[in-house]
Amino acid sequence: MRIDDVLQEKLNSLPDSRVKDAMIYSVTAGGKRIRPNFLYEVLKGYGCEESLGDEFAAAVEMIQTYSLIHDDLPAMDNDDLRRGKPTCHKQFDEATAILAGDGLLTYAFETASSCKADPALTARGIAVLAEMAGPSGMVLGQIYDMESEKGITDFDQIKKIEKYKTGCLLSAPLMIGAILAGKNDAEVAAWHTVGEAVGLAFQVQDDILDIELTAEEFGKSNSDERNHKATSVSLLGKEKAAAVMNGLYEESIRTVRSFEGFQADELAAMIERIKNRRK
Ligand code: GRG
Repeated sequence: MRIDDVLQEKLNSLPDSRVKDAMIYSVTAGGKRIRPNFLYEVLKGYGCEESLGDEFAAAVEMIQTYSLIHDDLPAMDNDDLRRGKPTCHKQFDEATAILAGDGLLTYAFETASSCKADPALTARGIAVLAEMAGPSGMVLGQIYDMESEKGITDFDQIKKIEKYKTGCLLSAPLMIGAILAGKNDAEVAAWHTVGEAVGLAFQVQDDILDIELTAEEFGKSNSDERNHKATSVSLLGKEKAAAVMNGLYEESIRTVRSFEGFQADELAAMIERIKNRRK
């Protein structure tokens, strides 16, 4: 995959160290690469070269990997398995895993800043990436999630958490693709809503897969069950949850097909494949 070559090249160029080894271990542990491929698909749909998005695609996958490393730490979800392999702190140690996450987050922005687009577009992309990943985006979602340990009683609470925790980092590459393609603020904002719909659908699907698959098949341990946490399935029932999930995926495909001058077939097909995923 194109993104794997870009990530290898960027990470290999770091000075040799234990933190570099831990960063490479987690980045190459077998993620699905949904977010970088979203960015490439948006660029292609607008008729731009994929290479224009290499730096931001790598950056968004580095941020995705950092968030998983930190989420798995004993202070957060305390998980042993991620992407089908021992989590970073199990393979290395806790301090190295914290640094690997920090390293990926900061190196993501260093990488994004070397994007070859017009500097004004690159700056706009960096601002969106920071907003979507930080305390108005994914980090906000993570704290909402942690606060919900006291008890989730309705699906609206899950919607609020997932809008930020999952939606924002799926929106970022879609929005950045539109920015690099020179689209206006209204169009970029519409891409944000696509990421939010896919994000909520994705999380509801995770809840469904959690009860259908073993941790080994799913590639991660099920901390929701262990923590007796309410999920979309326990709140809505599996059938209603599946209907909500399908509705959200369909809505996102409709929006993707609504952009003028955007060739939507490949991105729509990618969302279809996500809808049919088993891990
Ligand atoms: C620690 C700041 C901070 C945030 C953590 C990512 C995250 C927020 C928590 C991990 C748990 C989780 C289920 C988050 C929702 C986002 C999500 C579905 C992540 C997993 O994405 P995939 O399935 O993973 O695309 P791969 O491994 O394929 O990249």
